[in-house]
Amino acid sequence: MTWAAENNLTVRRLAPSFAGEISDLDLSEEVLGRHAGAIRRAFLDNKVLVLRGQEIGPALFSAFGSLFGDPDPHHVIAMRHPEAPNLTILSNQDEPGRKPQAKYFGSGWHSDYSYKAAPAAATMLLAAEVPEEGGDTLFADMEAAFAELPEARQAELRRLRVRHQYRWSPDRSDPWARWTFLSESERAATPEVVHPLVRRHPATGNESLMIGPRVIGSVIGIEGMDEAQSDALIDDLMRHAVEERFIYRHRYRPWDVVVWDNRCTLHCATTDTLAADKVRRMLRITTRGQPPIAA
Ligand SMILES: O=C(O)CCC(=O)C(=O)O
Ligand SMILES: [Fe+2]
Repeated sequence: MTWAAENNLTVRRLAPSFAGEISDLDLSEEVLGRHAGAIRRAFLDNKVLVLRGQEIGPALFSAFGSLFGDPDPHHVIAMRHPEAPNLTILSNQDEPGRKPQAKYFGSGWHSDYSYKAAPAAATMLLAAEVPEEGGDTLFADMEAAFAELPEARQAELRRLRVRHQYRWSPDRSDPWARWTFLSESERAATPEVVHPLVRRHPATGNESLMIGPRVIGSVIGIEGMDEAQSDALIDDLMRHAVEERFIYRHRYRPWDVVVWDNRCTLHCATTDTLAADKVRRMLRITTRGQPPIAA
């Protein structure tokens, strides 16, 4: 019996090693109740799950979000939905009360909240308004990237730990060093944290690389390594991690729901290259994870 049949859901694979699309489900309270287990299993198996054409409101989107854990509101308060703080509103337009950089939220490879002691588990977007073309999200499979490394290299990497801090940069004028636009209290709430470079997924037990680029990916460096050596290793790992063979590019249609597992993937928005007259608005939910488990 195939996996899809067992779970009573049809899932179409979108990229060689990961990402799946469920095509025969219209979200409603009743459907969520009936298929909760199958949706969660499909999420763990595919790491990125796409549901097309879900014209739903914030309440049902929140109910969908609760399948994946408790909401973890964004630490940059201006990103939150003014009436529903568990929801984030993403917009590539100038919005009142927001710094202009907020338009490019998530542009650059990262895993959500990697700069927290307990990084995010799942993140999901509901595509309320998307252009015909552009504004894609890229995903990279960090289990496949780790699995494809030689064994000796894997063993070396398992011993290393990585220092993370929200958009930390030695250059305070770096436009990607968002660190500088945090309020005092937001900054105090996001001190440096250290995570294993190779983590074990709490639900599947699979190993994956937990890495990101410096600054944009909120990575400072490898613990205990001198800066040049650390920078070289991070750049090398990132080149490998986002090779084409590990990537799924999601092209949005209106009312797509896309949910991804931050515990084994990286993602990258492309709104920094989207023309300003192409409007893109998303609702977003992120769920609370636990401190990464060293492999
Ligand atoms: O807008 C996107 O494509 C992704 C933004 C992002 O990084 C996020 O929502 O965590
Ligand atoms: Fe993100």
